[in-house]
This record gives sequence, structure tokens and C-alpha cells, in this order.
Amino acid sequence: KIVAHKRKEVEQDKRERSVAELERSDFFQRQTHSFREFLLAPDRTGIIAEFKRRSPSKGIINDAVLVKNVTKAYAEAGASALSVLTDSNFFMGDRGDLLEARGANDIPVLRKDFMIDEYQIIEAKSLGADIVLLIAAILSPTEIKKMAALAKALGLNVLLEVHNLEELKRSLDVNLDAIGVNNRNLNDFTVSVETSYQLGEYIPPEFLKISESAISNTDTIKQLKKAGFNGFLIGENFMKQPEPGQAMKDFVK
Ligand code: IGP
Repeated sequence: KIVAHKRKEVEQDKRERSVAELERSDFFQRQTHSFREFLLAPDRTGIIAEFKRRSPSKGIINDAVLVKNVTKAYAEAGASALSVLTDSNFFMGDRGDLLEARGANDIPVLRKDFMIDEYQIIEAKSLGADIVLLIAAILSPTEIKKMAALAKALGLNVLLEVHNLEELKRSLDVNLDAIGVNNRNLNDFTVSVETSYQLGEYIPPEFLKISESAISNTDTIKQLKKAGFNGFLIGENFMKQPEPGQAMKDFVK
């Protein structure tokens, strides 16, 4: 259902802005940041801090804060990267949010969306993204390979999201930078950080290991680090506070 909706949106976007037009944007030429470098930097937290106004499972989380203020505060608090939702239908985000986060910050920015078409990869680069998310649950192995190859050719970092062993095993021969284990089951929205511990063991050492969703305390991060995780994607725990940036500062203190 999500994919069908996205397909229509992308077809519309292609009519509004051609690939040639995207390639002429200023950001398209920019040198991207290395996700690895920022995740492993000793003076950073490994946290990928997310800007998310709404989610399908929670409804509105916070629609009263500005992307620029929140992402700047996240970066000041030691975020290794920023994650910005650009999906409008389910997450109340848009392309402008990504442009704004890019303009206000000098750390890696992840375009968080349902990527189903190579057009969106080119678009991500044109909007100033450094990292793209590919979700194994909605892509075939062939699609993942094609999209990852294009992203890498454009200098983008690739984060592949999996939520079970089957998805993980069929994705290991792809040119990727990072594998993210989503602790949220996309079918019923239940969450369990156990998913990260279980699948983490099967992620080969050449990939950065990210744990995604439902992280709400620093003990969990300590445990995940012990299990070899390098990155921690946190959205709601910060966004549900009136000042998400301050919430992250308090969290990492
Ligand atoms: C953040 P949380 O529970 O901290 O808000 O989760 C992030 O992992 C979540 O937003 C997410 C997501 C996704 C959203 C993970 N994978 C794919 C949209 C699409």
C-alpha cells in the first residue's frame, strides 16, 4: 500500500522536475560527508537524530518545531548524523525539510523515505543528502543492487534496513556502507530492541551496524555498543518533547 502510493507520487515528481533539472541543482555537485567517519568519530555520539513530525503508528508527534532549530541543536548535542523524513503522506515531511536541514548543518544527513525508484536517489543528492535509506522489506534484491550502485556512483552513503534474517542474508553481496536493524516490525508496529541483538550477530564486520527505532535510554545504547553496534537511530524519544534538541542534549549529558 505504501509502495503503491509512493509510486504515484514519484511519477508526479518526475513530471514536475526532470532528472536533468535535478542534476543542475547546486547540491548535486557537492562533496558528500562520510557516514563512517562521523559515526566512528570519538567526539560524537553515534546517534542519528531524526526529525519526524508524525508517524503512522503514533499520529502527530510534534508539528510545532522548526527543522532548522531542531537539527542544529541535534548537531550541537553530538549527533553523528541527522535523519530527515521527506515523505508527506505518512510522516508530514517534505523535500524542503531536507534542504533546510542541509543548509543549516555540516554533518551527514540521511534522506528518510520509501525509496522505490532510482529517480529518488538522484533527487536525494540534489536535495543535499549524504546518506540514503533502502528498505529490504519493500525492494527485491535486484532493485537493492541497482539503487545502491547508483547511490554509490553519486557519492552517497547507503544504509540498508532489515528487520529479519531472511532480508539480511539476501542483502550481504550489495555495495553498502551500513546495515540498520529496524526494531519496529513494519507489519504490526510492535517494537523490540532484541531484534538488534539477534540479527546483529549475522552482520559481517565490514558493515557499520545501526540499531533503529524504539531506543529511549542510554543503558540500551551501552548494551548495543557492547554488541558491536556503531549507530543508534532515534526519533520519537526526542521529537515527542517540546524541544527535541534540548531533549537530546539532556539525553547524552
Ligand atoms: C526512528 P523511533 O522509534 O526512534 O522514532 O524510530 C526510526 O528508526 C524510524 O522512524 C524508522 C522509519 C523507517 C521511518 C525506521 N525505519 C522507515 C520511516 C521509514
